[in-house]
Amino acid sequence: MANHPENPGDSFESITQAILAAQTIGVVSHQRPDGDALGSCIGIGEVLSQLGKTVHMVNADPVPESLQFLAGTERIQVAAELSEPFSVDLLIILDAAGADRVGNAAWAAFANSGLVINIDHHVSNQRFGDLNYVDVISPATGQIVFELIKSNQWTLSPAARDALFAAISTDTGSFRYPNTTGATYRIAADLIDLGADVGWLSQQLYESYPQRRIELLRGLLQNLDIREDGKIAAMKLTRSEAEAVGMRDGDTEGLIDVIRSVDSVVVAVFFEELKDGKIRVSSRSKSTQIDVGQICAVFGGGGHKLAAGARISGPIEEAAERFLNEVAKRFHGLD
Ligand SMILES: [Mn+2]
Repeated sequence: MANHPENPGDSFESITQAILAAQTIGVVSHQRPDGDALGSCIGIGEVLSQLGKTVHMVNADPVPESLQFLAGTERIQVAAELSEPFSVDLLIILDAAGADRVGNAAWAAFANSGLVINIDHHVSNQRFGDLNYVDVISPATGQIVFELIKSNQWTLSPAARDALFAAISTDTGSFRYPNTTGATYRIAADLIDLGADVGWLSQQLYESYPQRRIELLRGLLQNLDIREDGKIAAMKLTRSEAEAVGMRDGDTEGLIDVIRSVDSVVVAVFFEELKDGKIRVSSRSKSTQIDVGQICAVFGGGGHKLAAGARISGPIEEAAERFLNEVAKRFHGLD
């Protein structure tokens, strides 16, 4: 397909051989898993089980409430809750730009990693696997997983089908972001032909939020920070605000889209104070001229041109000033 980079790395054939040669396989993705991370895990995990493999799906963090509707998420074990580590022939790591993104707890869930396969779509991917397949043009890791499954004509269970649809839908903003390719729509069509219920899945993904999420948003909008003639918009979430509404993991997912959707806004940034005092930064750009992946890299983070993140030291007000000044600089460079 013309939609792929010159060299995504090792071939699907060599990855398939490694999979077929293994009996016990670990499947993991990045900590604080999102739709693409979990959907990719379930997609490949289900198929591997059907192939007769013993599959251990593990994550450093629990499945967020918002994604528990997906069949198969109950198979994903929280690393810290395991009584003893698994011994595996093969470890498949999905949607993680670096080995550290998986988190120490998830690494500790495996007594040995066996061979490591790294499948991802982040430009900043560090090729940390024994086998690497990094397709930076793919809008979602779920899309690569689908292509790997299709290339082998492996059968998709309803759970795998829905999980891959969710993976691709969430990483493309429901097939709207510029990273969405023709292949993405063809894959969506295939999944629908296989029985995926788009209306139901989309409702579960985008219209089934708990009320506390909108309470959270109400508070965030009180202190909306708009700069550079409306080109930059930022929201800051402190621990005390999060605790006041009883926030749970996943509640903030997509809140950044609210400020990103303002016409003048080019860069939207969300700052969240974490339990350890670190500040999690999520950033989105609507212009390829402002590369938020590069901006996040200045702070030790990374990601894509139009969507990237970082973790920086607090306090939150200072962190926000440092980051937003860096963003503002990029606009001045364009004048
Ligand atoms: Mn992804």
